[in-house]
Amino acid sequence: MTWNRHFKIDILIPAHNEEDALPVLLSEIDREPVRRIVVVNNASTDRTGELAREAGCTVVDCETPGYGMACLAGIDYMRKDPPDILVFLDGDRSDHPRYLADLCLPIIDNEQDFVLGSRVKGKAEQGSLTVTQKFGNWLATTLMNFFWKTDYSDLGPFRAISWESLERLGMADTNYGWTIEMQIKAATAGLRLLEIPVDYRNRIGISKISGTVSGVIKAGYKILYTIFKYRFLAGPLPRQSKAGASS
Ligand SMILES: Nc1nc2c(ncn2[C@@H]2O[C@H](COP(=O)(O)OP(=O)(O)OP(=O)(O)O)[C@@H](O)[C@H]2O)c(=O)[nH]1
Ligand SMILES: [Mg+2]
Repeated sequence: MTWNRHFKIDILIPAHNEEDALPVLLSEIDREPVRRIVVVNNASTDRTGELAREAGCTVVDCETPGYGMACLAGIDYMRKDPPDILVFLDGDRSDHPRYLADLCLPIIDNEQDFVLGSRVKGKAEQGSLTVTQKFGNWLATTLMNFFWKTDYSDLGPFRAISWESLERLGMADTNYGWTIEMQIKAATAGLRLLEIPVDYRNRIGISKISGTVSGVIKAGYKILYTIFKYRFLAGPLPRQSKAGASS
């Protein structure tokens, strides 16, 4: 028996040249509880889009590169017929889709609004998180926890959020600041937050960010800039609504 009967759960996968990883990942996803998988084919020059379509996914083409750009394009597409819960999942098969129920059930049970998969609390396969990635995660979450009194341990990409909560956040980042922007805004909006441990694997295919010097510098800079922007430059942040649920 499936754990989900009544909720519309969509998965958004931003994918840039993931033809080797994506079909493997898609074959691992239990489709029964999922209404729709939207793959945002982001400036790919390989067969990513074609393979996603063949696997029964909805494909949204987005020519402008950038992780956040791909997420924004997917969300914009979904507004025509939004889900109840949106799950973000990378296309490189680093995450185990077997955690889907653990991410969604606290939202289905109306106990949480936003559930984040923490690779720090789970087991990360050797080599799947580089030393710089671990340090960057630690620094970013420590700063975030200090400034916004949160209890984050990771900036993991595998996460679920209720659609209503997501829309309140007014997400805007077009590249590497996406995950941290969502976490900061979730805190200021007073969303009920939960981290669950998730295991993490080595990606299939060529590393695009964490394994390249330029990727690490650009991502590191953007993540830190996003923290300082929302803390000191007074970027517009969502506030807790009067009826807002907070834990
Ligand atoms: N790098 C990059 N990834 C994108 C882009 N658009 C979508 N993606 C996808 O976003 C997800 C995360 O990117 P990854 O390259 O896995 O980033 P990472 O996990 O930090 O680092 P590596 O796995 O080592 O490359 C993957 O599914 C990418 O295919 C983009 O413009 N640039
Ligand atoms: Mg990756």
